[in-house]
Amino acid sequence: MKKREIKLARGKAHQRGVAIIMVMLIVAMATVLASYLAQQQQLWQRQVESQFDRAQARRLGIAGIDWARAVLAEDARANSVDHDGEMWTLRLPAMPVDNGEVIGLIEDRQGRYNLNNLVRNGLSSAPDIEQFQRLLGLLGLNSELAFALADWMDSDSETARQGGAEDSYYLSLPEPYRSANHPLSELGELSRIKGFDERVIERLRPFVSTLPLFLPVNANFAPAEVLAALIPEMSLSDARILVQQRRGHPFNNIIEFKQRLPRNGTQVNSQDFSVSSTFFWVTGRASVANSQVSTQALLQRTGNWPTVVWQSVQ
Ligand SMILES: [Ca+2]
Ligand SMILES: [Ca+2]
Repeated sequence: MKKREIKLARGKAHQRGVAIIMVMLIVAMATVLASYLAQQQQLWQRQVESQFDRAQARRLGIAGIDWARAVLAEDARANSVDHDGEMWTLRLPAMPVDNGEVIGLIEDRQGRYNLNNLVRNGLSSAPDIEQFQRLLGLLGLNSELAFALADWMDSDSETARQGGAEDSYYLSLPEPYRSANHPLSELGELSRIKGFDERVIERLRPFVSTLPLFLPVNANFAPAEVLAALIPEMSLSDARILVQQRRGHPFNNIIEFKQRLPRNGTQVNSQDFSVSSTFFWVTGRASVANSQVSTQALLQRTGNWPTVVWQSVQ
């Protein structure tokens, strides 16, 4: 074979070799791509399913809040007294739903001391501050915290009393901010106020609320500490006796409440108390497959259907 022919044959063999390698590479790439696409599709499908489950859990959570509204509306139709022996206070077992479950609890919010009472129409309210100071004392907390809270909520920027704090204090902090000069919308805001550290907030938590209206405390739900704070003549031990006696025998009206106080003649301001509630707290959890949603809502019961003042579904 001539030299030129040999060179040509070698060239063709080399080209075939390159073509085979190219084909193999393409096949390999196509296989990898197909596997990648299959994985992506599975991932996308799982994401879609998970989003669908989450959306369904959210819907269930909101339905749970609506269920609580219906229960409270029904209770209002049945009676005008609210106490801890009523059906709506029962903690229900988890209710099974398609591929999941929903669970919820309704709690009274009017047996607590409303922190927003400290400021009325933008002005600090001395009688309310005194009541809150009594509560602070009964809980073993510094009574000056009442001035810090009143300053935080009153509309002016003057630090009136010892323990109070306004812009001048908050703006001097390493991460400065201004005083709200506005009522509290939720308990978490307390952490921004001078003196309200985690220990103080946790101590207060079971006894206080942040309601948007000035309403009397429901004597059927008030803890002994709140009763004793609102009735200066009543000791904490007497308040505890009253709470003990209240179990299974709720007060049907304020006259009855006054008559059943442990000491005859104890002065009570009737305007401070009621035997019914307007505000309720709902907590719930809904789960569908692996998706879970927690719900919280503050309900205001006026008229035929309770309204949602605040809600969180997450
Ligand atoms: Ca009731
Ligand atoms: Ca202020």
